[in-house]
Amino acid sequence: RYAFWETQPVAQFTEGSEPAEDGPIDKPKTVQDVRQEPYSLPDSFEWCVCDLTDDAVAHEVYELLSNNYVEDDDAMFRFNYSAAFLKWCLLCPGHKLEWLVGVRVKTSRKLVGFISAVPASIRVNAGRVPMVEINFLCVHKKLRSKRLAPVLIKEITRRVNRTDIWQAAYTAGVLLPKPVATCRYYHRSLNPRKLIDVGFSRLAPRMTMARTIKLYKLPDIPVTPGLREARPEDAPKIAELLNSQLGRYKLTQHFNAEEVAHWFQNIDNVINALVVEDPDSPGSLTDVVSFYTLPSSILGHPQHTELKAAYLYYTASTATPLKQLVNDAMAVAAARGYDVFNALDLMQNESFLKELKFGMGDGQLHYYLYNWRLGGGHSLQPGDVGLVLM
Ligand code: YNC
Ligand code: MG
Repeated sequence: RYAFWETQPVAQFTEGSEPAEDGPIDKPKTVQDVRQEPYSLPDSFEWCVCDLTDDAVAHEVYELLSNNYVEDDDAMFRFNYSAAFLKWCLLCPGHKLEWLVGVRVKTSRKLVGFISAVPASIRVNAGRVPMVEINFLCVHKKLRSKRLAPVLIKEITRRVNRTDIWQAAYTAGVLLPKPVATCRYYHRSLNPRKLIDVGFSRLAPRMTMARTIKLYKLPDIPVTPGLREARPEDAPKIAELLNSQLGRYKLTQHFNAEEVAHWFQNIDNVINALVVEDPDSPGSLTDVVSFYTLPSSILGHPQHTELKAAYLYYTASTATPLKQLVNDAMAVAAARGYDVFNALDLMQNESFLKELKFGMGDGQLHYYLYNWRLGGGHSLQPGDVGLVLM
């Protein structure tokens, strides 16, 4: 039973025969139909806007997440998104500060809850739908299981609906009604000794540490001629390349040039975006590969406190084999001191995961759409998914 989710316009596990066409689940509404008053919180709490342009506020959100956000099942690691990352991710083109929703304790002003929305043009099958991406839902550990999460979700829905947007995309490790797709994380060791030391991975049977280190050794520099960091002026060309490559997926994001300039920039320890500029045809870009930085805190280890992880973001390849492109990105990450390189099994990633020595992680990442039904209630295969959320 999902007492809250059964009341929401999302696909349910029990449904039998759904309409054959993709479309909204709720009957159409207008902004006038949406309540103007915020939802009520329990008496001792109040809503706030988390203005991340204010470094003190960005630090408060950072602190809440770094102490209370997602952990693995064994509570060995917890995501540790940096404040700079949160600013990049949440102050994107089209962002609205009122969609960075916080909950504070009235008396102390302490931040104890958060949820965010950012706008995105999402394509599902043939149609583009203006949506928001929901992320960073978090309730302080001391306030769990008090039904605060449904209030945060209803309040952000109300604020988004007030701007005439009625759909959302989100991912979660937990199973909710009802995934449109389910993907898995894969991990590629860059610093096997540390990963083994902290219990992230273990020495394979009949392998020595020395052989393991050799197995995962990457070139010191990328091998692809013309590979370089993306620059702001590349944005229109990257957008063209990316959107055309993303055309092969059933669920993906459409990026305009302004969005590309934001999402495919280079900020140390936040986001790295590389392009291949054809050496025989200066100015023409043939490939893109990008990864974002999301460290995890290592909980209760005597020596190590942080795992530095790179996550494969979007790729687009027309001239360089995808496998080589990703290997080059991993070489860059290894040279920059990352411990592990992660990728989902979506897009065409299955084509390189094995050969590039990725191992399957435990746990799944479910993709969800709010108020959008896939025709026939069908779900998508990982290879149909061309959407990467942070
Ligand atoms: C979750 N991750 O099932 P039922 S991912 C959505 N996403 O509802 P309470 C979740 N719902 O079963 P707690 C959820 N986790 O009764 C739990 N729920 O129908 C549901 N963890 O609420 C749950 N961050 O407040 C149940 O639970 C109800 O105190 C129970 O709070 C939950 O960001 C949470 O994993 C997750 O901070 C806040 O456990 C808390 O446990 C926590 O009693 C660690 O809640 C951090 C963590 C989640 C990361 C993420 C995506 C969130 C998507 C939210 C849905 C968006 C819908 C679209 C809205 C816009 C629409 C437009 C237009
Ligand atoms: Mg709660």
